[in-house]
Amino acid sequence: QINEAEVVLFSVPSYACQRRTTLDNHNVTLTDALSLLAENAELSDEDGRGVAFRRAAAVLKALPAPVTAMSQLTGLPCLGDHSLRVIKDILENEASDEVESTKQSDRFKALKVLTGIFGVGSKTADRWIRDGIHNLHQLQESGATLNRAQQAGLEHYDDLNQQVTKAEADAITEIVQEAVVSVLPGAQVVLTGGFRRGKQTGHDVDFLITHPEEGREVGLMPKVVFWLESQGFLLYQKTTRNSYLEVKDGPGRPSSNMDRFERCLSIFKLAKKEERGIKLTNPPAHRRWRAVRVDLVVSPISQFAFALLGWTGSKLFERELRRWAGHEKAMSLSSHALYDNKQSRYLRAASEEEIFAHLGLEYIPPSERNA
Ligand code: DCP
Ligand code: MG
Repeated sequence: QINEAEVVLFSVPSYACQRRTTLDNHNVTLTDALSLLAENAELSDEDGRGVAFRRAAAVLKALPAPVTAMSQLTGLPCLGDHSLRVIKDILENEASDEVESTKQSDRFKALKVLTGIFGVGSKTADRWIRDGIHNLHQLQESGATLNRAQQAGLEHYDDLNQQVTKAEADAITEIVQEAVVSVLPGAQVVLTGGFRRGKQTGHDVDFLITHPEEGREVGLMPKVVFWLESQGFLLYQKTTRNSYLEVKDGPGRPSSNMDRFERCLSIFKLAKKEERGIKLTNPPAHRRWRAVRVDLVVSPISQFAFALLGWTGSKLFERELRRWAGHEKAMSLSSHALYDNKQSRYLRAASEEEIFAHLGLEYIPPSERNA
C-alpha cells in the first residue's frame, strides 16, 4: 500500500508558456542530462529529437521539488519513452550510460569544439569532421577556408567560450547606451536575452533598441556601429538590414523563424574592470581587455513589444509561445507581429502583457520564462 504522504505528486500544464519556470531548478542532474542529449541531437541535425529532449527537460525545470521516484512523473506532459528511460537510469544508477557515452564520444567532443567557434554551425562542423578535422589545431593546419566571422571566432576562441558575467553585461549596457543616445537622443536601449530573465551569466549580451517616435529608428544601426567602431569598441561586426514588410512577410508568406530586424552581430572589446574609464590604446603583453559577443537589434516602436517578447527567450519558451499561438489559437506569432487567422487581421500590442492577453495566456514575467 502506498503512503500518499510520502510521494509528492506533480502537475504541470503542457506548454512551457503556460508555466512559471524560474532559475531555481530542483532537478539539475536530470535536466543537464536531457539537455546534453538535446544538444547532441541538434548538433546532429535531428531537430525533432532535440525539441523532444528540450521539452522533457523544461517540464522537470518547472517542478517545485526534486524527483525521487518514477511514480511521481505519472501524468506529466512531454516525457516520452526515451526521456523516461534516461530519468530512470539516473534515479536508479546515478548516471545514464547513454548520456555518459555521448559525452565521451569523439564525434560529440569534436562537434562541441568546432561549433564553439563563432560563425561555425553544425553543418560546417560536420563537413570538417568528415575531412578528419576534430580540433582547432587540425583546423588551422588544414588550410580550410574560413569566412570573416569564423576567423574572428577562432582568434577570440577562448574569450568567447568563457561565460559573460552580469557585471560585464552592465558595463556593455553603459557603452551601448552612450553610443545610442549620442547618435539619436531619446532612443532607448533594453537588455534582452538571458540577462533580462535574471541569469547571472550568458554566452553573449543581447540588446533591443527603439525610439518612441515611429520612424526615428530608421538608419540608426549604421550610426551606432560607426560610433562604437570609432571609439575602438568593436573587434568584429556584421550588420544585416531590416527586411520586414507586413504585406510581403505576413501570414500568407510564412518564412523562417528568423526575424528580419536590422541586426548587428558583433564582438566587443571590453576593458577589464580595473581598466574601465581609461582609454584603450596599445594593450600591454598581459591583456587588459576581453572579447565579448554582443547582439544589437533595432525595432520600430510599433513592433517593440513583439521584439521584446521574442528576444527575451528562453529559446524553448519562444518556440512554445509560437506553437501555442498556432495550434491552440489559430494565430501566427513572430518577433514582429501577431496575426489572427480567424479574424484575418493583425492584433496590435504595446506591451508584453497585451500579447499574453491576446494569446489567452496568463502573463509570465521574464524571470519565469527560464524554460
Ligand atoms: N532569438 C531569436 N532569434 C534568433 C536568435 C535569438 O528569436 N535568431 C531569441 C531567443 C533567445 C534570445 O533571442 O532567447 C537571445 O538569444 P541567445 O542565443 O543569446 O539566448 P539567451 O540569451 O537566452 O542565452 P545566453 O544566456 O546563453 O546568451
Ligand atoms: Mg544571450
